[in-house]
Amino acid sequence: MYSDLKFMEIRPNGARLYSEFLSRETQESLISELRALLPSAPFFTPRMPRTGKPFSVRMTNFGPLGWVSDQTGYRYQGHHPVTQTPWPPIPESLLSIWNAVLPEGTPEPDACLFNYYENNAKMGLHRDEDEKDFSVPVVSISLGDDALFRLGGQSRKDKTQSFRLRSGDVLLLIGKDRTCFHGIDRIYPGTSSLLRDGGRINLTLRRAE
Ligand code: MD3
Ligand code: FE
Repeated sequence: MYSDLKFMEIRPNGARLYSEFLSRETQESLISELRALLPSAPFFTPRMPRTGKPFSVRMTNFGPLGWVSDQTGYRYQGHHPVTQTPWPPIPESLLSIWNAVLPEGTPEPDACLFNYYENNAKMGLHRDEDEKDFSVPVVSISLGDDALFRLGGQSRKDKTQSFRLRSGDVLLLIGKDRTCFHGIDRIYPGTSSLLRDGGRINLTLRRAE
């Protein structure tokens, strides 16, 4: 299915960027699958722990576990915070991307976070640390408008590098980069025609438990 496995090692033995890994046709079929799932898992607005300040990114999830954030904190849970129903299963098309970039024997993801960025949305520098086993990599899939992605080090003070993520790119966070600080500084509106209403989608496959 995916035979073109060229990638750029953006850090030695760490993060790998598979540029335009997904063809336009594959991106379009992914978008129609995602649209069909949205009614059973609508976007919600996550809020910062303690302050309750809303994120600019809207979110939903697929899989047995979904990442949520509200005034009480960050966590994985089995149901949608608004509808209270279980998240839909992770689509096979997304699992096949995980399996294409990771060796046989890697645990399967049990969580897929679906982020939607409107033109002015961003995501501050943070680490993904709500998962039990950091030795399992993270796979991130970008669709729609370009984004400016920032990758730092293990400490918030470490110097950072910036990369542009484009529609169809697959980013693999593996090795020590799995626990690096990272964020999205901005979206570049109008850089992709994939989404009729613009904006950017990021799908993050993870093993939470
Ligand atoms: C580096 N999402 O949902 S994807 C997130 O584009 C998140 O929506 C961003 O960070 C987005 O937590 C960035 C790239 C990414 C994903 C996971 C990582 C980079 C990462 C985990 C560790 C280090
Ligand atoms: Fe993250």
